[in-house]
Amino acid sequence: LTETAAAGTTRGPAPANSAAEPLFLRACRRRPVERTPIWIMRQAGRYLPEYRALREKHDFLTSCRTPELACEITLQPVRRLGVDAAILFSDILIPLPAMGVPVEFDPGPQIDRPVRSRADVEALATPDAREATPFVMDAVRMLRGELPPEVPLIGFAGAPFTVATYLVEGGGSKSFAALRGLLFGEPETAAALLDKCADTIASYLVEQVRAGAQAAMLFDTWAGLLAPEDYRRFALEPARRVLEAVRAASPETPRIYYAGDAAGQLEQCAGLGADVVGVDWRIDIAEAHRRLGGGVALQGNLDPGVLLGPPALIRERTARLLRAAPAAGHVFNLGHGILPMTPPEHARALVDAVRELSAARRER
Ligand code: 1CP
Repeated sequence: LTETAAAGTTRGPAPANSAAEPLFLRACRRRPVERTPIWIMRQAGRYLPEYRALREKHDFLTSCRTPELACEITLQPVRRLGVDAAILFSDILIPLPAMGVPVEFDPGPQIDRPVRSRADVEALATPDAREATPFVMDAVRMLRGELPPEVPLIGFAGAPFTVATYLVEGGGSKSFAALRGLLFGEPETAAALLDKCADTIASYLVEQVRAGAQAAMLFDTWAGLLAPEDYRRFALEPARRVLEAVRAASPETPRIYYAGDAAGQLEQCAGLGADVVGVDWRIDIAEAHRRLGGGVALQGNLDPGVLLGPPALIRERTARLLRAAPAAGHVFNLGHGILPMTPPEHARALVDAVRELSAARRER
């Protein structure tokens, strides 16, 4: 890892002004930037040969629970792509075993005994993250020592609603029937479950910030599952509690909320207390900007599928997105995680296109 620290990013020294406040953090705070910052959701993962090589020797959970490995995997895309932010290598389900729910990955998550009844919910613990997941805080501290100063570290957690979907379904799902059965059949049990998720996740995210994470992101991948009034009650309010705990612990740390498939809930997202709202590609970014208003920055929202096309298409779609997005208060990203079959050179072509085209736009 010492070699890593010396190598830093592949991009050479940062200009003097970005040493003061990294580009990514300025964009989160809607301050002026000389170009649009970019990072990529799931930027550390199976599309990278260096990730697959490490995973041949260590399984996924071991990689998450060993600070040296989590640190090394986090740095892989920073070195290869020159992205403007790093995201801790971990998973949204890492806090679950300490709640009393073991999880396996193959490669998606699997929970043998899902949470289905009032008694199941009552049996859940709400652990303090310093005791439950010390390896995560160690990885954050280690990364802050390894990352170049112009590349901030994003800490993250799953939003309470999205984590609850896995707890109740026992894994991924297409219909979410078990979860919906609980929400509408036993709303009080569902509320108690979401409260416990919010308490556990608040501690988990706050402790990452205390350990040195420079931004705090909540992934609400399944936000789009619910009608607006149910979204408010079961997803928005529990997420608000987590973000409020982060704000109370560290008011200056940007809070990012990613809402998957949430075109129906954008106005509600605007009032959540996040500094940045991440949106997927199903909505035009100019429309998302209009509906969210000027009070939040935007993150997104290129279709990850575009990276399977040729570099000329990647560049064209990037130019179009940059024209539609606000010049200040935009963090370029995909609308969801990078696909495992993506050629790494295409990810690099995207990063290069965002850097060149967004800088040129500001020079005009
Ligand atoms: O074998 C492997 O490599 C396991 C695949 C894998 C990876 C690389 C999983 C299992 N999780 C991860 C890492 C991960 N997960 C990161 C790493 C940091 C990064 O580089 O971005 C992050 C941020 C997550 C977050 C995550 N996990 C979310 C929210 C974001 C999203 O993509 O929607 C969700 C829903 C999960 C659950 C999960 N974990 C893994 C899989 C395959 C899934 C999805 C399961 C499903 O389809 O429901």
